[in-house]
Amino acid sequence: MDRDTALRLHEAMLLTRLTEERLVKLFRQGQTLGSVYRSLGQEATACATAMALGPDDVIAPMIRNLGSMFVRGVTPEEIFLQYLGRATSPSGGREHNNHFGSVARGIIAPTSMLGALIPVMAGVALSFRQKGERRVAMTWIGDGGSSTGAFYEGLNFAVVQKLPLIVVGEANGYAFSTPPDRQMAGGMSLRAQGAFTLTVDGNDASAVYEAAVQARQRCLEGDGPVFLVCETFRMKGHAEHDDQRYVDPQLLAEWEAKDPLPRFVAWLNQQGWIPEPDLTTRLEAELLAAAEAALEAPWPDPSSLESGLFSA
Ligand SMILES: Cc1ncc(C[n+]2csc(CCOP(=O)(O)OP(=O)(O)O)c2C)c(N)n1
Ligand SMILES: [Mg+2]
Repeated sequence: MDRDTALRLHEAMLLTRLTEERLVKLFRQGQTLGSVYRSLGQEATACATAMALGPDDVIAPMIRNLGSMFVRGVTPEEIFLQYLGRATSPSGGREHNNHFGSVARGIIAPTSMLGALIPVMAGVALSFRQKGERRVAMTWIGDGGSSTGAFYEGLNFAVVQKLPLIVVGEANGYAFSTPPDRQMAGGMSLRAQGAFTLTVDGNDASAVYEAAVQARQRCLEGDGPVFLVCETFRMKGHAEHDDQRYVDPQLLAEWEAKDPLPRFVAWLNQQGWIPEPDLTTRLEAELLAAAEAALEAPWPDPSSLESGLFSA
């Protein structure tokens, strides 16, 4: 990883964390229309994978992959507008959180149906191959989501067709309140049935980046899909309404010590690449301004309720 990529990756991870902290404040003030889904502790898994892609590659993020959207140029204000349900949000107030796409930025909209994006992204990857384009498709899946039929169907199709698809597995310790050993036999890395599987420390941003670069290269060489399992931990409950009382505090303390942000800063320092000194202050000021602008934004006009429907 070169210096510029490393510093941009650090900024994306920090921006993700600070944006989510601002969202929690809005949630506690009763401003968000629903709960807030955090990726605390998983910022490297979301950001470093997306950072390894080329500008023409396409991503389909899931709920804990806000960071990947920032890497692709989504702004915090768009995210605040979404969470506040305003008319000027990317989905026009019709969807919540990060559930929107942006064709211009190579983002397929997330859906709530776990696993459903894998066949969709296998299809995107198929279209690249049919058109002879050197592009890859990337999506993410949690340990819980990897138990869906869609995960197997989509990945199997990509294996059989040797499609340029990277599926990032987020082995983060829980699916809602269920630990993996209560819902799957063996670990996540055993689930990819024929796909080349890489397992990496998901809290080590430079390791995740290098693994994702390798995965992309395999895809571009026509070697078929890669399942990139990132071992990480969900440091908050499923969402802000979940106090995660079912998680052993000792486990949280162990993972806190592996926090990907300070680890990456230490790695940057080792390289002699020092992040901008007042980066946190600058980002916090920008986020406050973006949140205030979003709070001023208009609500959707009720008369537009039926627009955008296939039939009414
Ligand atoms: C097909 C399907 N089944 C169930 C749900 C309900 N659901 C939403 S999130 C979630 C847990 C997901 O856990 P995991 O895939 O490990 O992701 P994490 O929340 O840990 O990031 C469940 C069961 C859903 N959205 N889609
Ligand atoms: Mg999980």
